[in-house]
Amino acid sequence: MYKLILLTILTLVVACNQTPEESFITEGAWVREGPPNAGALAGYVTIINHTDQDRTLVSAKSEQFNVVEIHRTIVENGVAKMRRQKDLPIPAGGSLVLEPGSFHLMLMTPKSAFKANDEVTVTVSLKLDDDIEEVDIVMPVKKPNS
Ligand SMILES: [Cu+2]
Repeated sequence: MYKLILLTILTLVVACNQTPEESFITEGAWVREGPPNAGALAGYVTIINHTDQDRTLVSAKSEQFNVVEIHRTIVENGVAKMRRQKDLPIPAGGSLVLEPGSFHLMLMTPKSAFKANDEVTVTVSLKLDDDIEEVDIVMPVKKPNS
């Protein structure tokens, strides 16, 4: 009987030590390295929504850049162009993929030069009704295809 009680207590302790699951998880974040004098860099990440409510990516900011915009690359008549996006949906239980040739974070007017292996921290704002949740994303600077 004593052993059973001890086992029960141990099980409870282990269960309580587990960290609660994060509402939002980011995967594969990176910033494409640009030339040393680049006026803007593109950032990519997958944002996974573990909540049971649809969210919307409404804005992004970084202390390392003057402005961060949400962009989409589109091809018109064989020419790639970028269009600013007001917001992007992140469905409940789903994800939003920002990747080359599609949606991306446009990191504009860097306050210092960035090269491969540097790190950029971007804070994204995720909206639900009147509630805004901010999520920090650490994005390593990488050469394309590395
Ligand atoms: Cu862009």
